[in-house]
Amino acid sequence: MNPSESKKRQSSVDGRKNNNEKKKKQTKETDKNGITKEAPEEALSNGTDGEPLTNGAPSDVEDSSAKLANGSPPEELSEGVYKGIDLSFRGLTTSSLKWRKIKRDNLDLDYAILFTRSMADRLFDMLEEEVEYFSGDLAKVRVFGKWMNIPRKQGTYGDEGLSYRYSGILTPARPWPLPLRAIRDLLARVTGHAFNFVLVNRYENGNDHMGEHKDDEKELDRSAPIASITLGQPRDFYFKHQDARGRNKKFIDKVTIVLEHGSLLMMNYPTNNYWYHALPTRKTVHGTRINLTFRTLIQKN
Ligand SMILES: O=C(O)CCC(=O)C(=O)O
Repeated sequence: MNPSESKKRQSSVDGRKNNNEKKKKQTKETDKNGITKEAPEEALSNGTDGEPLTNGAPSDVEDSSAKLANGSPPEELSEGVYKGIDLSFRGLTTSSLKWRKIKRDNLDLDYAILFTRSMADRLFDMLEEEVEYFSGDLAKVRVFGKWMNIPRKQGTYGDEGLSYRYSGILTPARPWPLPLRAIRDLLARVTGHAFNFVLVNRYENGNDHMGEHKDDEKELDRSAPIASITLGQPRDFYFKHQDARGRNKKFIDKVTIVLEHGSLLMMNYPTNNYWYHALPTRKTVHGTRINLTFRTLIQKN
């Protein structure tokens, strides 16, 4: 998300244009803005198109109903009824979730199914009604002087005065609509972290994607976790260590996970400082997915 990062990207095309280049796809990947670049062969070797990826090495994944390390302070339930649906999520607490811990060198993730299928379905529908996505220049990214479409839709919401910098574009956060506010408050209860901003990404189908990147906006509190919620189409998601990239790359296994409908993935410190993450294209996936990444931005006064 660093503007300078986008300059390093080789100018190429939206991944949609590569649909029928199956062979090439295995040695190339697109960055988060849809810019194709050479990738090491192993980059996609843990999964094949349309098939679920495995969840890393078994020894790195522990099933656990244990609490998150940071606990969950009891907080007031969020008040809110949206079109007759109670969004206080009563009864949902850290210990009511079945957490799975995924740990590697400087990678620390917690994964759980947060919402029942029916609640996740409802939240998906609410967000389809409520979320406004960027259009025009805000839905494009500039690479080597050329404007290109971002291969997904994006919108931002958050506390007053916050803004999000994306490849040189500064977009102010819109005020929280009720469903996003209710999810934010639920996250404070189950994770113990108060988030003040959310980036919404909408992937129409498996052609929409996000390339390898770290979340490195300078406004981001890098010591805070990022909470990622998936609604709709499950998608493969992977992490790649920074030393497994570039000319002198080392062999370090990717960590891959299928993000399911209603799931919560906590990307804990220091994961984002060492590991890139990406949501690759999946040509045989046709469903729509909405992803919410709740973040803590540093407030400027
Ligand atoms: O859609 C996803 O799960 C990826 C989101 C992501 O990587 C980001 O917002 O930085």
